[in-house]
Amino acid sequence: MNWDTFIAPYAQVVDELKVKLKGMRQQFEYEREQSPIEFVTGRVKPKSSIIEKARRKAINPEQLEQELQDIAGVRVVCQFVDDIYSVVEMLKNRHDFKIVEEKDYISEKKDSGYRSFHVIIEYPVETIHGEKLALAEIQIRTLAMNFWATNEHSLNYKYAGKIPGEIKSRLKRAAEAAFQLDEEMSKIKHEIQEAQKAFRRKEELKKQM
Ligand code: 0O2
Repeated sequence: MNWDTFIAPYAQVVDELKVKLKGMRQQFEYEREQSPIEFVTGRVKPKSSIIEKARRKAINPEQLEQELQDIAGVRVVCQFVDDIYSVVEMLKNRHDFKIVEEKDYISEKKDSGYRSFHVIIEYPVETIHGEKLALAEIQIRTLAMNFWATNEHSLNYKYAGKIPGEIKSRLKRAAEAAFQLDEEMSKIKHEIQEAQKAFRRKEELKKQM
């Protein structure tokens, strides 16, 4: 099959999910409510990464779409850890897709130190040939978790997955430091949100003048 034809529905899924999740953030703003969503990004997995992952996991080409659940990937970044669980609850209450799996790498971090909450969804996407149920992965994490994961991802790329031991240990310590930062910020969440609310009110007043 032509690669562009294969990838097209997944590109559509990423675009639609980005609009919908960004829309959730906007709704909070319209209602002058603190949004649990800081920002949303998304991507279709590049062809080379799909081929590499399929090879690494020895995935049968016929099973590719079932086994590779993150061809379409969307990331929701939050300020605070408990915002992550609010977002998960909101996703569960939606009727436009079905959650098929949840992976809580926050209560059970990965060996690398990676923390994030992953939700695998089955998303009905309309194509010119009718409806297709496509799998997609939504990664939900804090700004601190995102900072760590982005840096670790770059190092993994640099060292082709074989990060030297000393750097690995530093990364594990950095992951703990990031988590401590999240915990400390959670303790003063209320104070921070009050300050942000006041700041927004001031900005709005300025606009009206
Ligand atoms: P990319 O470039 O982000 O697309 P696995 O067997 O762990 O490779 P699996 O079974 O598909 O993957 O599921 P998992 O672990 O729930 O989710 C995989 C995705 O989560 C990864 O995609 C990363 O985006 C992210 N992730 C998981 N573990 C780590 C980690 O230790 N460090 C970082 N930085 N990200 C991680 P890809 O395909 O690996 O990469």
